[in-house]
Amino acid sequence: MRIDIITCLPRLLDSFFAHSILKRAQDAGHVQVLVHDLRDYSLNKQRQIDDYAFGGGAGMVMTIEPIARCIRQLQAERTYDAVLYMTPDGERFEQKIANRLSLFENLIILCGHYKGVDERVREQFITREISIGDYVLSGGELAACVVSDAIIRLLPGVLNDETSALTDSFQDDLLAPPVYTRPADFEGMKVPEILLSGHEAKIDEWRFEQSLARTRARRPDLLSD
Ligand code: 6GU
Repeated sequence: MRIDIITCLPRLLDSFFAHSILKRAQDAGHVQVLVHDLRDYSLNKQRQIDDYAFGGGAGMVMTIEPIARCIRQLQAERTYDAVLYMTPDGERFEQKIANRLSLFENLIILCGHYKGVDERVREQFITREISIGDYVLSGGELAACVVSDAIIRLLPGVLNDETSALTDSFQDDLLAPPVYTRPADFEGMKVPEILLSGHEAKIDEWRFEQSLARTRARRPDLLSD
C-alpha cells in the first residue's frame, strides 16, 4: 500500500512515522508513506498556501492552486483509490472505515488547517471527508496519523501475530478482555485462576464473558443491535 499525505507541517508527520510498528511496516515494504510539503506546490515566491476568506471573517483559507498541483501531479503517476480530507465536519472515523481503507492500494490524505480549504477543493478532488471525533484540533495532521496508524496495522504481515488485529476491541463490536502477565501474584493481587489453568476452551469462554460484561458496563451503545 502507498499513502501520500499532503500537509503544510511535514516535519510533524515525519517523526510519527519514524517509530515502532509504523517504521517496521515501511522498512519491511508493507507500506510506503510519502509526506508532501504543500508549500513546495505554491505558485508564489513567499510559498503562500492560504489567503483571506471572500466575504470577510476571521481566519485564513487554504487556497486551491497548490493543492490542485500536488494532487494532479500524484494522480498523473498512478491511480488513487481515495482522496481523503481530514476535517472536523467529516464522517466520524471508526474501525469499519479503517478495515475498508486497508484494502486500498493507493491513498491520498489531505490535512486541513486554518479555517479549512476552499470549498472547490472538496468538490473537485476529495472523495471522502473524515473526522476523528467531536472536538476541534488545530490541524488535520494528528488525525491523518490516527487514520494511517489504524490502517497500516491491519495490513497483512505488519503485526507479528497475524490474528492479533482480529481480537482488537471494536473488530467484533466488543471491547477487549483484561490481560495479565507475570508475576501471577503482585502484593496479593492475583491473576484470575482460569488463565493459569491451561484449559484453552474455558479461557476463551472466560475472555468472551469478560468482553461482554465490559462492553455492557462501558459501551452499551455497541451492543444495541
Ligand atoms: Cl480530521 N481535523 C481537525 N482539525 N480537527 C478534528 C478532526 C480533524 N477530527 C476531529 N477534530
